[in-house]
Amino acid sequence: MRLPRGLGTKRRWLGLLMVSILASAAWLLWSEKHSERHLRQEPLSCKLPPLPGNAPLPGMVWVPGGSLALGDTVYAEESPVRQVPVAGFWLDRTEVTNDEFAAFVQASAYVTVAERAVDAAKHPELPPVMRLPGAVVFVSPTDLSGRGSPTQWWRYVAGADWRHPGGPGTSIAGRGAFPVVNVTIEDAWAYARWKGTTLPTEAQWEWAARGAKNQALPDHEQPTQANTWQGLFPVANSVKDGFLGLAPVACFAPNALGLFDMIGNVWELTRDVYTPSHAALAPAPLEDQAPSAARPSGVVSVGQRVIKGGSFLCAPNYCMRYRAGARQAQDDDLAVSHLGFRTALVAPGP
Ligand SMILES: [Ca+2]
Repeated sequence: MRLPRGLGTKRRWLGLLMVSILASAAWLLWSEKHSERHLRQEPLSCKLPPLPGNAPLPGMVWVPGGSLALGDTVYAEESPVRQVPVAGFWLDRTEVTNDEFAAFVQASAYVTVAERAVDAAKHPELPPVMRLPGAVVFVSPTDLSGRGSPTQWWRYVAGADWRHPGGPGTSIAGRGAFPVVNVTIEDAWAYARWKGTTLPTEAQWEWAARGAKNQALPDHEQPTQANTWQGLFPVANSVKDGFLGLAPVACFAPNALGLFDMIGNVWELTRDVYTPSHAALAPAPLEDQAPSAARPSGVVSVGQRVIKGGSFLCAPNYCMRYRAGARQAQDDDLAVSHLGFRTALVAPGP
């Protein structure tokens, strides 16, 4: 039977809509089961090769000095590229792990920023629920209708902290070799002070990530030896690199200096204050005071630091920051589930 023209079109659209909804539902179901299955198969630790015993502190490698072409040309905040000198220094060869951070907390009874209530003077605009202790956690979106709003995959979760990376009900049991997350610059400084080290500057970090080589033409391709996101972020992750979310440290090949996971896995804090212009770096504070200032209203603004290296969430379609020259701003008092750190030490070389 031939339908009236308008009705036929309408039915076709309804049919297409139904097929689309069913396909989305089937994909989400498959994706969820695939994710659960994959997470069960992922390793909980990776083997670290032995290190020469000449480091002043265990687990650090020597980064020789040189001249760094700082920056890159993919995003505006990376330009201009310019030469800066970097003196030799020591750097942790892995991101600080849950086990290492736990030893610090046990020895010092330290309480991280995410475990404290949010300072209302700094955030008068926040609703009470967001002033509870907590962190911002990545949650895979199940709603495919929206486009591009980070609020679809970032949620403030009360009770999320370094011991509970996804919030209440999650834990780091069995995940001692994973990088610690949901930490802030204050927490990183406290750990470094306890260990007798410091935090790297942006230039030190970038120089180390480049393997202490002055690369004139940095590689912009998505790296294969790093935990990033393969597929269409944030809805489809093919997990080609073997890890759906965070990976234990040192599961990928190290760079030429023996440093693991400089790119991907977690973003890493530096002590440099973030400035939108890359033309001149702000001085890196030698101590851990937050670079905050009182605004005319009396509200204290929150400082920001430079973070480097990208994370397991970096994908070509959304955030090509899996590069040494990439950078991003991070609020000083905001703990996030894709952010960790490693420490540095200025001491004589081997
Ligand atoms: Ca991955």
